[in-house]
Amino acid sequence: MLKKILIANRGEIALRIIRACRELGIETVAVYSEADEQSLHVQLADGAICIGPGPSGESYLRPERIIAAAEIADVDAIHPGYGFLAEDDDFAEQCEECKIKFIGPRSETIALMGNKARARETVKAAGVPTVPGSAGAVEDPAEAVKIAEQIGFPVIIKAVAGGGGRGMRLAHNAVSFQKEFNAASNEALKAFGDGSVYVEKYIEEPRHIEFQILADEHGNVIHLGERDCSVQRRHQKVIEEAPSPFLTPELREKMGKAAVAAAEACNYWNAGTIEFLVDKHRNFYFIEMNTRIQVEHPVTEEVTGIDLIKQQLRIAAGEKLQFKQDDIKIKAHAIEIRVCAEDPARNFAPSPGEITLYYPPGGHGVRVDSHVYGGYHIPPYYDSMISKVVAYGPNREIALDRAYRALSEYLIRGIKTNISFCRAILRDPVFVEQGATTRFIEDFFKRAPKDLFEKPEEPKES
Ligand code: MV4
Repeated sequence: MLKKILIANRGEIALRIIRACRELGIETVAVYSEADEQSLHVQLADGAICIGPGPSGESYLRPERIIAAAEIADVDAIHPGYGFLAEDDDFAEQCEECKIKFIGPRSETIALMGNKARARETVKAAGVPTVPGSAGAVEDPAEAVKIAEQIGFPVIIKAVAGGGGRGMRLAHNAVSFQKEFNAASNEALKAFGDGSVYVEKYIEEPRHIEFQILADEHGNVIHLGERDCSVQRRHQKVIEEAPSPFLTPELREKMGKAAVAAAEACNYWNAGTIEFLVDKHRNFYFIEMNTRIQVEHPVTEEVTGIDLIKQQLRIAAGEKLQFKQDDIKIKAHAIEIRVCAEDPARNFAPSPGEITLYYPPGGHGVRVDSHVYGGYHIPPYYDSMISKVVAYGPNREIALDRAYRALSEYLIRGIKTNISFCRAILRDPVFVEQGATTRFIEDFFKRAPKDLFEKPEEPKES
């Protein structure tokens, strides 16, 4: 087993990794920015090294500083968490060159799956259904129009170096296509330094359903079922659950096999996620693979009973998977709410500052993964997520009721949060009865009580 690892992250995921290490007897070293001196991950790790000023471009996003800290601390491995450098193939390669184990797949695998057009072609060759579209990137606008016409409008133009919804453009006909194609390419060049784009048939009102996989360095691959992540706002997930209320047992089995085939096609190891879109006829299509542990991994942990971070550590230590596919049973229903320091009345603008009072929920069937506490100052530099409330139980109804109850007892003062907004979603009849498509939040805004996300009227002078 690994003896000592460095955690190249902050916030709740840094704590989550420290906890898994404690249980496995692995020593931990935290890195932190000057804005995170008072953070729990710094206090709870066995050691901590400051790597620079608050802005992440001067600290958590600096490979050379993190590798220097790893060498000083003399660790066996680096856990990147999610975000920051977790899917940076250059960083993974530098770790490999320095003989520090990167807790993730090989750098070449990260690079392959980071190229969204190559990823599509790779899994397609292995028989995994992909969205009808261009074979790889398309350079020439004239050729791209021809491809779009063959596929049939509407089509979506995506950045090869993108992912997660950044740099996507929709086109409804050949005339608008030219404009959108150029816009997508220019945006991609600005955002990623690579203007290549590819084209896909636009799937209307899909569900976003992703499969968790685990793969070891000996070629064993299993899946741990799906998470339904259709409740998103501006490509940010808000609520995730497992199992998906939309999948049948037959479809789950087919998609699970496709997910395993996708991972095998790139000689994958580590925990990973295969993202699919599912249309209203229950056709499914691979869209992307994520080569990291994800924010919403606890949902899978609560329905399978498997600690995914420990699995990552065991895999990185070279162990074989302890489970076969038949050992994996979905034993519960779980739902996660991402609690964010943001103000729904100001278009969900970040709301950093001091938490003056903090009382998190608990009780039967409730797990809270968070790094905040009463008196904690939320720095302005990072993601606004401050906590994940995971509620679980024997079925969806009980899990949803527990989630609602948990949010009702969550007390956070001093900053604004999205808690009331999420409570309203949990009681929305469409969400409760049918589950969500990716259009859910847009439609929900139209029917939800306005006081959830609009500024209250100034009281009138009388
Ligand atoms: C699509 C799509 C429709 N058709 N691709 C957005 C995030 C990125 N991972 C892929 N995304 C989409 N790709 C085709 N061919 C619709 C979306 C999409 C979406 C997907 C998942 C969750 C929320 C979404 C919101 C808008 C668009």
